[in-house]
Amino acid sequence: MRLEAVELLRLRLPLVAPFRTSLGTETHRDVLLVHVIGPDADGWGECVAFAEPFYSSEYVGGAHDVIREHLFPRLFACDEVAAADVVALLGPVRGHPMAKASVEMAILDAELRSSGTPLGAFLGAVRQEVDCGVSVGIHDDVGELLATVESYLAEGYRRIKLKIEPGSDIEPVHAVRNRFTGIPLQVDANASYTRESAGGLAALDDFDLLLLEQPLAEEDLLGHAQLAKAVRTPICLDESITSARAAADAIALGACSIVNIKAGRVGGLLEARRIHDLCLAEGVPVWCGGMLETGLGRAANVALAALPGFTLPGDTSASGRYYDADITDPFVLEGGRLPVPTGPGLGVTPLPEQLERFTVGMETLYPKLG
Ligand code: SMG
Ligand code: MG
Repeated sequence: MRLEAVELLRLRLPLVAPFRTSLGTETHRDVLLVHVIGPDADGWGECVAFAEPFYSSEYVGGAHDVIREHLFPRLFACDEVAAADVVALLGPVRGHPMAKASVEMAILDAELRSSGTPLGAFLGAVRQEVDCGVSVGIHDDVGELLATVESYLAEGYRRIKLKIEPGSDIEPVHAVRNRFTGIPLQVDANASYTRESAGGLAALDDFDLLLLEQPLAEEDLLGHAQLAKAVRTPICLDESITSARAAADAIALGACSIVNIKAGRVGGLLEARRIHDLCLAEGVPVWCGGMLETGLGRAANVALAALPGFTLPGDTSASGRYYDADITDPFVLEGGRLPVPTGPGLGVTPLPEQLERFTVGMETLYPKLG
């Protein structure tokens, strides 16, 4: 497409309930949207960076800055930009995968809208709907945790993920497993353990968990490989999988036997598909992670989760799990599944009145004249 203008929108959406993890407690989602405008089509991208750099080094203000100062100037310098070329064009800028992913997503959306192709079909989706799990935050009170899990199960979620951290791990997981004997259950530590403190995680082996997600630091592949030998619960990596190269290395080292795929974390949907492809070839199951996305990011996640290697339910929950009012038509759970959008591109667009309601800042970028 030819880029005529780019709008960067900053939104602030209240969450339906606080979401506590080892990283902190989220009560709102600060979202950056990228809206690319060309002569024939426009497209939307969502940046999944959080307000603070605690999940990874990126944060929304930094992403906004790098998009304005370093990413779009490189794309404005081209007459035409194809989504397939975005990674290479932005390659000289090191890092910033979430910022880059949002730019690629917007250009891909515009491209697919103008050719009338749904994102799912473009990526290679083999399903019309995807199995959904839900991620449950840390609760101080085990009774309240059980009530939260029960209400999600009543809504139809097909898998429960419990957030854990040192001091809040074995006991709550034991309680949930005891109360809900047969449910698919997994845990996520968001890198809150060290090699030294991770020994106790072997006690989780009694609870028949699908996986233990990212117990150790992002860069600690060797530690994960050692832990994988010491516990029976399969290790899944999230934060550590920053690229297809990182995924291949982690698998070769035995650091994980399951991979969480998030397009934002790996620099875009095309790199996410590459990771899917290599995991499928290696026989490593993958599932789609979540970053509390709005309906835009959710549409992309659901399309990705419809690829054949996504054999475990994703953190692709319904809009109502996060927001009373989403910025797109809401994704609604049916029988524990979400439908893969069928319209061109993302298949969803922001609703103008909702955008207006939640937008707290906006900036427009233009190519330099001459
Ligand atoms: O989108 O449902 C969602 C959130 C899923 O737990 C989730 N995401 O590490 O996988 C993860 C976390 C990242 C966000 S923690 C604030
Ligand atoms: Mg995770």
